[in-house]
Amino acid sequence: MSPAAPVTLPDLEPLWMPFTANRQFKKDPRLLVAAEGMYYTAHDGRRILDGIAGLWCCNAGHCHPKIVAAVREQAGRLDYATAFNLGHPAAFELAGQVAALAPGSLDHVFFVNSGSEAVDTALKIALAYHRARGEAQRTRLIGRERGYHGVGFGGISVGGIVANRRMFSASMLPGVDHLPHTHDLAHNAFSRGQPAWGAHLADDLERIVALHDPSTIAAVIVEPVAGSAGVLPPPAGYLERLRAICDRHGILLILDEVITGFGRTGANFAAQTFGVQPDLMTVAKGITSGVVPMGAVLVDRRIYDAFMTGPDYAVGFFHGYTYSGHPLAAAAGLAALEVYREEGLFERARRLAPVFEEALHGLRGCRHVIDIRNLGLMGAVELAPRAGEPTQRAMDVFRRCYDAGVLVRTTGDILALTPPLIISESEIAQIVDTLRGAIQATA
Ligand code: PXG
Repeated sequence: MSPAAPVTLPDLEPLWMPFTANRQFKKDPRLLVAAEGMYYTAHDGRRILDGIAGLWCCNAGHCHPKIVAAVREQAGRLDYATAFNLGHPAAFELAGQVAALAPGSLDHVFFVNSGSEAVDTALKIALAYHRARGEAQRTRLIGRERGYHGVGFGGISVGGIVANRRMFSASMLPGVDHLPHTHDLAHNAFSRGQPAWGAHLADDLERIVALHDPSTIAAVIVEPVAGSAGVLPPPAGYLERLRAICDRHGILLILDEVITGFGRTGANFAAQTFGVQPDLMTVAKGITSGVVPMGAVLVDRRIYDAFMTGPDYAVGFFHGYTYSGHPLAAAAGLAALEVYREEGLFERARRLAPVFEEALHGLRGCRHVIDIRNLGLMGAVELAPRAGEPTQRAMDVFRRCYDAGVLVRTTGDILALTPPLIISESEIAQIVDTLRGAIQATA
């Protein structure tokens, strides 16, 4: 990709940007105008090395020719088909391929358009499943502090990121509890992979279950590795304990794999990395390598079957979206899965994970750095916050990296890295070196 000419910016005012300090951004805008492989091109013509796969999604790298061609071809052949009482072949084909990647009997797939929709759909499936089995009193949902499950009302209710909840606190779902998060610097700082300490925190589920009575609890939802909260790998044994407690009390376990799915942890899904079988799994992002919006809920056979007990003509589940299984998304998904297979990208992630871990932990000892965490090709560097100015130290590092041609992500005072799975060892080194320089230069 040759360096591009600078682009004249449009009027920035009308767009209300998501999760962004709008006034600050519009004074000093950063627009992306093209992409290829590991690189973006910025509006000023500079190449930016992508350390975060767009936003944890472009696992095959940018503008992969196979995925681009598949979407182009699909757009010219069948632009749209409703999924209600009709269908098109690619959606069925993709459902089969996604189910084949999933562990155990997660063999049915419900398509949606985002991670947020996947989460709200999974929560609704959980409630409706219990009701279909004559346990309509199972309505409580359990999330976790620091969990991110998107921005629907269901997702923010079970989610545990305070800033995403407090503006709307009076309007969230009732009957939701939260497990404690597992982030504890006193015990886990600078862990490589899964921390050794913290499995016992899963036992808090027993307390919640006892408090409300198990017969009232529908589902527990957690990210196998918390992503948005700053890459928090599960303590060794933690997910297994959650699974065992859910089993003991007839509670469904939903693993939210919107970030961890499709190779991020070095396996198809984190459920396989950790050997823990969920009843429902939510995915998005990497399912199309970010090229067309799509999400999905992967559903255990017995849950699907519970909806198929009425007469054949009855609608089993009153839920769905205009764009469920959209032809362009399905085409992008099929092409992305083919690229993952052909290029062995999940194995590549597994192979590169130790290189990534070594490079990232090389930042230990840099000024401000109070923790480094990693799992697969996800990693985070946590900085001590600047007194009286939380988040601003990491934002400064983000800007310095961007100016030096590397895209990273901040959350609080944490810098997160989740590169495309096509990354090379030298690009890992370049990202980490740039991060080191930026951290050292930041007050
Ligand atoms: N679940 C998880 C685990 C996620 O990470 C969602 C649900 C929602 O997906 P949608 O497609 O509705 O955004 C997500 C999304 C960040 C960041 O930098 C992460 C996400 C979204 C925006 C920013 O941490 N993850």
